[in-house]
Amino acid sequence: MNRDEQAYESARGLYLKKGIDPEKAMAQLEEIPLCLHAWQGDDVKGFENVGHALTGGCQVTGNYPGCARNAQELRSDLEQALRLLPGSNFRIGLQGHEVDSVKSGQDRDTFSIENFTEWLDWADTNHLGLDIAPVYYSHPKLKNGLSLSSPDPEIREFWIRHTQAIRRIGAEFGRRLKSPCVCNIWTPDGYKDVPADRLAPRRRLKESLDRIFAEKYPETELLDAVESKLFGIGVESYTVGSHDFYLPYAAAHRKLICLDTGHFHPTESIADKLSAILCQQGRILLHISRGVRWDSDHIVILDDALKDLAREAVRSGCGKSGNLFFMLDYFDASVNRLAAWVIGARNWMKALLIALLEPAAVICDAEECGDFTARLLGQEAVKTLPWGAVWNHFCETRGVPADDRLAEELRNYEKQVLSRRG
Ligand code: RNT
Ligand code: ZN
Repeated sequence: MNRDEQAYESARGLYLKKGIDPEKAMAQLEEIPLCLHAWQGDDVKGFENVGHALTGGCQVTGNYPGCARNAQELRSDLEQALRLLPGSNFRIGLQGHEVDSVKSGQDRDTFSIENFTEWLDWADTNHLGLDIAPVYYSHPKLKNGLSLSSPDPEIREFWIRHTQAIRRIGAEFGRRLKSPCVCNIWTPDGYKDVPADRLAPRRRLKESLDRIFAEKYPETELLDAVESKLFGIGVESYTVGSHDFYLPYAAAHRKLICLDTGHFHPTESIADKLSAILCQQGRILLHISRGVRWDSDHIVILDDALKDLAREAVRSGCGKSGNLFFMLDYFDASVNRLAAWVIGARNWMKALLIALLEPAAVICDAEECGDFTARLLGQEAVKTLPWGAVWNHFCETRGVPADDRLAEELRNYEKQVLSRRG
């Protein structure tokens, strides 16, 4: 037995004594779907090749070499990232401008499945699900910072047509891959400075959404989600699609509410929101991200917020019931972009594993009996359990490098592929 195996055997013994079977935890972890966000690989630029600057209050900073210049490069990068992830239940999330190609003069309101056939064939071959999102930013028709909520009917119509097109494409993904496509609507609509009228844009956004959702698709093909935000860069004073706007909208129209973990006040607990929403609305889409000061999209690290979120997700039975949809959402161009995917995805999986390995029943029992001393003792005791040995074993047995071999794998791909891109 090598040292890693010894460590695992000793950890396993310890967990078994506490009534937790690590083999079962690993089997469960493997089944929980995770959607990798394609846009980390192209700095949210998309492939329309019309040179629109990134707008809409998202910022990608850094100039690390190797940004994917077309959909083919992006797919090759994603394949390599997936090789470094243990588990078997992955999906890919696309922004609606990450097209295979566009016809000359074609704009977003006429996109169709033909712009995505290579993605679809690739996902099919690689047994991946596909999700998608309309793209209202980085486009001249985001007029005065507004899209679906614009006072200009032509602008609104354009974006309604775009959203309808992307939903049609998503439904086609879902049909062909036999796995419902999550189509998430996030619009950057808002104002930098104090609005004179907060109501009118929200009324118009609601009307646009009603029009969009009048086209019905079966949930076996398409699952709609709506994503709120507190503020963006250059959109500090007012966001039309705030949390208070979207939560009741989602409830009334049976849509998924998308909670982006970077889109709330820094001290707000997203973990606490899961049970509050799940017990009434049943389903949530999570955009797993990390807010740092004014940025909402830093690479996910294994911090307390992430562990709290994973614990709540596991306690609500994620994986089995399809009540929670997990998607990563961040972008960093200052480090190797594959590393960004792999680090964030593995951290989320680690957070889930830690939660799956917790003797939750004992701690919950203590709480139910009103024994808060035992609850606190239990909660603190789990922090030193040897989950790291289980994680290494998980990687090893799934044919994926453990953490200490990641750098080497990433460097090889960087040398052979990324550094050769102009
Ligand atoms: C923006 C939202 C949204 C984006 C993508 C790129 O703050 O989080 O989900 O990250 O549209
Ligand atoms: Zn998001």
